[in-house]
Amino acid sequence: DDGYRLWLKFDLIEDAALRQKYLSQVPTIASTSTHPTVQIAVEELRQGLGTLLGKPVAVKPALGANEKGISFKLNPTESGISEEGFKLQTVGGTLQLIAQTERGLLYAAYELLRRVQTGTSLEKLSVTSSPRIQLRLLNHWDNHVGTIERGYAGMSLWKWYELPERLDPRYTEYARANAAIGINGTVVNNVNASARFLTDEYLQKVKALADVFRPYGIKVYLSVNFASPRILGKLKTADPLDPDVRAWWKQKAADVYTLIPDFGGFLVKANSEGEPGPMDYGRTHVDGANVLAEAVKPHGGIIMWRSFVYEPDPKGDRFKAAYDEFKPLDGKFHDNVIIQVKNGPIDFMPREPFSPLFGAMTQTPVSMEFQLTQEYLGWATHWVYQAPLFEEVLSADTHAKGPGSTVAKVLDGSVYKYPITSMVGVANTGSDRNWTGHPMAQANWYALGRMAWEPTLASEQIADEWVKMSLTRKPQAVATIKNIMLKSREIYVDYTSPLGLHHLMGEGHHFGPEPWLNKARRPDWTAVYYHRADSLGLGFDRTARGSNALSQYAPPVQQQFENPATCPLPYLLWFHHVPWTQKLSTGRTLWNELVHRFYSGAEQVKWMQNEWNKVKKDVDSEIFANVAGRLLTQEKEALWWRDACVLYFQEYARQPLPAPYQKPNRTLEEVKNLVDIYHLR
Ligand code: BDP
Repeated sequence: DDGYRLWLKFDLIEDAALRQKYLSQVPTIASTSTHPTVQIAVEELRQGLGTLLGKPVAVKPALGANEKGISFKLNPTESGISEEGFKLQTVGGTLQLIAQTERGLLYAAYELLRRVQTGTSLEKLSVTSSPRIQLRLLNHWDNHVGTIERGYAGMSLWKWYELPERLDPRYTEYARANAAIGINGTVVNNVNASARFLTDEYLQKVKALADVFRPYGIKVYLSVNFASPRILGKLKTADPLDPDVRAWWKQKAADVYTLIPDFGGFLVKANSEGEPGPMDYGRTHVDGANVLAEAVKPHGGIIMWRSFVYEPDPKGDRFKAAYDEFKPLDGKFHDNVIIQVKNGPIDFMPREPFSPLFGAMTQTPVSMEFQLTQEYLGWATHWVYQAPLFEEVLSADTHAKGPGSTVAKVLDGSVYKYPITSMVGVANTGSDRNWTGHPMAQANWYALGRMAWEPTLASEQIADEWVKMSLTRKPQAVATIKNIMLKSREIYVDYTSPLGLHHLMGEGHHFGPEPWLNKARRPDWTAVYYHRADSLGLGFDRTARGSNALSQYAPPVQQQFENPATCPLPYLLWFHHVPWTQKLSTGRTLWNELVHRFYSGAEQVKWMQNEWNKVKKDVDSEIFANVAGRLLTQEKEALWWRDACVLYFQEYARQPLPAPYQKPNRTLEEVKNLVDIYHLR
């Protein structure tokens, strides 16, 4: 098994009795629909159940009296579900799939398949399910030249040079995989956007993709370059308040919608990391976003405007930038604009407190941007199951409207009535045969879809489903793999950035440790800016005595973090400069606790290897070997992180390693040289 089939494996259920049971319940599918989406649903069920149950499942126009099987009911006024929702109901001997739309029926079909794949009972079903978030998107950081920004699974899935004439079959597989987990939109190009995507030539290519994705309920969106009117339209300016610029965007939007009538809208990274934006012309993010919003509005489109904006400010605190920029603009955006916010205030670190913008925007909707591609999580060699990270953020309480105002409830529009709700994942897909490079990283893509549908789903349940659908159904192996998955992120945090350390990674490429980095093109791209190690202690004071970033949170959140004695340890150095000798709640001093975490984290990779070895006979040999190999690399790199950080911080702490830990068998200089080698061209 090369992993290509993802969670759509549908291999024969080993348990003959269970197979028999399912066969007796769903031997037949009844449908007369000619709608492409329903036809896909029927075909998925026919093929999927056929191979799962080891017997062809017949499709016929209708079920006879008392005949058992699956039937579809499309009812635009069905109560108790939303437009994309569905019901799965046992009515007599029939298993009815009910929805208001064809897309709902497709989601119902995939849910039914998931139940069979995971060995769940179909007895007396009465399931009602609707997505809690409207827009459930992947954001691809794919460039027109075929490379992927921060992509670790090969080249782009989109073969621009072949489009629109040749449609790679993989586009359909991509659509299936996404529809099966409820994803209903895709931004196909990088936020550092080439204007080229808005040329007629490229729009034809994008249209070809949209045509493939449409029957799967997936809309296409584009990242746009804010300077496009200048670059493509040959205008003198891209000033959003210039009448010619406005007219240009209107015409461009009209052109896009002529080709792709259900086009989703534009994603914009403006005035961030060198990208053009309205501020180049003395305008604001509101001016910029609203001009684009007006252009797509007549066609039903939306603008996703990113809050990832931060000016270089050596004295300030990058943590505060997005809030400082966007909070004052709350309520000034058009109603088809949504502000897309990264989960944390800095940048997809292994652990971050939730961004203070969640809960702060009362009149402008905000959406969640998670990063599936493992830019800061060890690329494709570290096994990090991210659902616990997502869960931690989604369940965090913003206290925006009293206790229980979780990030999830902000996102789904139940704290403030947001007209648009959205959750996106920066895709981890590429041309690698198994899509994600690391076979286990498929689970992160899977989790994003499932959590965007239902943000309160537990990462444990998602892991359970994914393992059974993608790897094995043997109970002991499922338990073992799940256990590794659920611990993997904390292990990664321990050997790279324990106790709230952040931004210690290598410059530019963001791989491996470089805590000594003190010079870069911008101060907030160094490591010392964040960890602030000195002879007294370690960590960034973000209390009122320091940068006061904490003041951006609601008072109960501030209170939770502002006292170093009660601040949860995972966030300690996010908010406090703590003396090396300070005793922590674990009973160890800060220095001893740090060393303990770096060492035990790295040791845990060995534990992961041992556990993985236990499932050798229960998973496919190709996948087994693939993961086993990557775990060896992970071990090597975990030791690299450990040695780099412990030796570097020891220069400030000036203390020996606590027992039982032995000094690394290389010097700090030697470890630093590893990074230099990485920089060699
Ligand atoms: C940073 C990445 C950079 C992205 C940027 C973004 O290093 O490649 O372009 O985020 O999200 O984390 O715009």
